Amino acid sequence: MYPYKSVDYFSVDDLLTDEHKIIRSSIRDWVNKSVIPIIEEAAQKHEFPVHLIRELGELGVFGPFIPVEYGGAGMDHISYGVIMTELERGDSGIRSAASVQTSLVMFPIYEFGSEEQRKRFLPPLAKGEIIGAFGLTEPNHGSDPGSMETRFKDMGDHYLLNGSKMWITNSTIADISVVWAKDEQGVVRGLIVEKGMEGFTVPEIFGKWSLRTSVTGELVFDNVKVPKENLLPNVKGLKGPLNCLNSARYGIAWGAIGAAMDCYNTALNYALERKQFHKPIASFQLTQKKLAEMLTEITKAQLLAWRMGVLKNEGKATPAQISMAKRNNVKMALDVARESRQILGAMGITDDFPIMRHIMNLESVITYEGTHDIHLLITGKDITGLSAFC
Ligand code: TGC
Ligand code: FAD
Repeated sequence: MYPYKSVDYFSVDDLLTDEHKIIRSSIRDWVNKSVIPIIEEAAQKHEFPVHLIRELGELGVFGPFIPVEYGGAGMDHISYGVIMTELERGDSGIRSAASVQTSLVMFPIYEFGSEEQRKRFLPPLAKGEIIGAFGLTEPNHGSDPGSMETRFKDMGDHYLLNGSKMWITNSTIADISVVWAKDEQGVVRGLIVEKGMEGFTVPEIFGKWSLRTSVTGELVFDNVKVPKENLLPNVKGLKGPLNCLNSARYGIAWGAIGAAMDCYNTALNYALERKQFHKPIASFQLTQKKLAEMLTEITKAQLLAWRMGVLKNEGKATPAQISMAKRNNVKMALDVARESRQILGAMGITDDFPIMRHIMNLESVITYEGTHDIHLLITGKDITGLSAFC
């Protein structure tokens, strides 16, 4: 393991404010101290280091762009992006925990919730006192959430919820889950389902080779009575969950750069140190081609993320722009990770180095929050005005 040095070939740092740099430095120090020493073992054991949740809360990582009056940090969207980059340098599972809590749980409660829901749930979520999950995907409906089967009925003094969600991050440890379900008219609505409600179970999914430091499971609803005050009142339709995904995908586009930089940094150091044929392998043209191309792609991804951040701060980033950035930057990170692994030869498959863990994690990241191909089709639809989804 080498000391971490981030990449800044085109002086992207000059585009950041002092505040962005201070935030970055504090998260980087925390990742060095609290994540790096434990993460390989946690991944080998398939364990989520749940104790980190409170520390993340103290750091202000949950809901950085949520206003201070609701427990957030009131920061801009570039700050959120910078935080995601640093966390994913540590591990995609840790970044996932922050993505879900911030973009998929706090964001919908802030954006679509009642004032009572905001006051009740946002401050403890921000502090990491409670953990959230987001239920959109179902066993039979992943890329096509509009066909969801989970339903609720109005029973007068409560709603009755039936159905199931699958592949849900934090499912077994969540105190509350923001669940998207159809009402009797077939309209998608958001409900806050609380741990311990009768008929609500959360089986864990075991045997993942990817994102092993994150808990994934199901949410199963068998006649669950949900109080009426737990319905998110201010959104109807699929645009509710898709708006949350815009925020999470934005963060992932920044986060993936962190994983890529960690792999590039490792490969560069190793190539300078490792000798074959009496010379450092960094002196061979084929190694230099790999390193040069990695650096070029990381730099392009940084500029894309920064520009998307400026547009997001101005309220102008479109969902299609965010899709393009998520798709490009995650694929870039996976390619960089695979090329880095080649440079390390056999050593690249061990947990002495972070590369194999990043590769395996990124196989989930390229699938969740919309697959690589779905994001391409979103761009295709934006260019042509024609949907190729069905
Ligand atoms: P379509 O007919 O295109 O749209 C339905 C309504 O939604 C609106 N809309 C959006 N609104 C906001 N943001 C977006 N990105 C939006 N995209 C569409 C649209 O305007 C329309 O509104 P209205 O008012 O006219 O009704 O919908 P479709 O059924 O054709 O599907 C479109 C598609 C395929 C792009 C979409 O469903 C999609 O993105 N599929 C991918 C599913 C996905 O990303 N799932 C992620 C689950 S959560 C997760 O993975 C968490 S990982 C957590 C971790 O980090 O650990
Ligand atoms: P499918 O939709 O079955 O797709 C399978 C393949 O078909 C893909 O290659 C896809 O690109 C392709 N495909 C589908 N439709 C088309 C089309 N129209 N044209 C061309 N190709 C197509 N979901 C949540 O709701 N909450 C979570 O917290 C969450 N966390 C996750 C954590 C992990 C570790 C993982 C792996 C997933 C998580 N997900 C979560 C689910 C994730 O969002 C879905 O896996 C993803 O949206 C894809 O759905 P699917 O797996 O059902 O694949």
